[in-house]
Amino acid sequence: MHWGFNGRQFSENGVAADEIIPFDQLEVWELLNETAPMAMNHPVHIHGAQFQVLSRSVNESYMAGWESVRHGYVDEGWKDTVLLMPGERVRLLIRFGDFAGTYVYHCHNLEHSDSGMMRNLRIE
Ligand SMILES: [Cu+2]
Repeated sequence: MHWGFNGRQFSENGVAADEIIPFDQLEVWELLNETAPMAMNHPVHIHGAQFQVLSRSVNESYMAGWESVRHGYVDEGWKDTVLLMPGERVRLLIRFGDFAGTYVYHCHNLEHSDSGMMRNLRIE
């Protein structure tokens, strides 16, 4: 099993063009967890920046499971990690303004990050 972001897997020095962010930039990132039939949760951790959760929605076919957990979310305030349940779509407002440099973002499930669900981002 291999995991990733946008069809990409971890590469030690790899930074794609859309992973290079101007310093002090605000960006909206949309994370989709559409991994059927192997739907799993993914706690996604972004280093080097903090963000706020703008919205969550879920694919209709995952609604029953989502309803059982969605009242437990605490999405207010600044975050560095967001949980995506199966079928979920989360929009984040991210401020890349504390420090320039190369950072990683990754799934916090170790078996996922170990199998590629980690990427670099560069703030410059
Ligand atoms: Cu994961």
